[in-house]
Amino acid sequence: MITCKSVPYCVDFPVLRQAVGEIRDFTEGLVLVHGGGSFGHFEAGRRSPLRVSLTSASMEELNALVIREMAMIGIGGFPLPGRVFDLEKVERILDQGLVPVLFGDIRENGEIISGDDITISIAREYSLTALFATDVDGVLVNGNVIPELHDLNTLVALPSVSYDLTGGMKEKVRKIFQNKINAMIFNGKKRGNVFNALKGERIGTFIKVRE
Ligand code: IP8
Repeated sequence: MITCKSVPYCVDFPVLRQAVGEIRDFTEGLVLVHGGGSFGHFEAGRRSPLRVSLTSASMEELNALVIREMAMIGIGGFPLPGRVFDLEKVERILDQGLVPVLFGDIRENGEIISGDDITISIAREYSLTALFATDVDGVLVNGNVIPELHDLNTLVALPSVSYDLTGGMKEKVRKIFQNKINAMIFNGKKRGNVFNALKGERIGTFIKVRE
């Protein structure tokens, strides 16, 4: 959502600034995770001997841009690359009064680490509702947003986006059910949505797996 999907290395700065502005009132205990967008997915999808190097560099670059935008409005973020993520590190950053900013990543062996997996594991560990700010209005079936989803059967063929290597919406929903967490998937580009989601409002699709 914070990158222009079809343009490599392009940040959607208006959307990034809007989202960062909307988290300002909720930074205590907040953990942010961003995906690869047209940075990591672009590099990881190229057949190049430098794939691993450039993918990791592109993700560090995107992460630095996010942290800098946060700093511009006084929010202290701290990077936590997916390849070194563990819960203890997340807690150490939080204990310093900083917002951990994790990101999808690549390992030395070329394996991709998805931001969704990181988000889901944090939500599972602390029994939280995972909030997914995306560039679509929620889980769409025949063009309509499903407000609440309780089982996987409602899910029909959902399109995946061009160089999104980690599976798009369908995969996200499958993993949410598999890990038995509650989650909300909404359009993070629409003004007010990030704020309202953090406030606890229901927008987009709420996936209710647990009571
Ligand atoms: O966008 C993948 O993270 P995702 C990160 O959360 C890379 O799937 C390096 C492509």
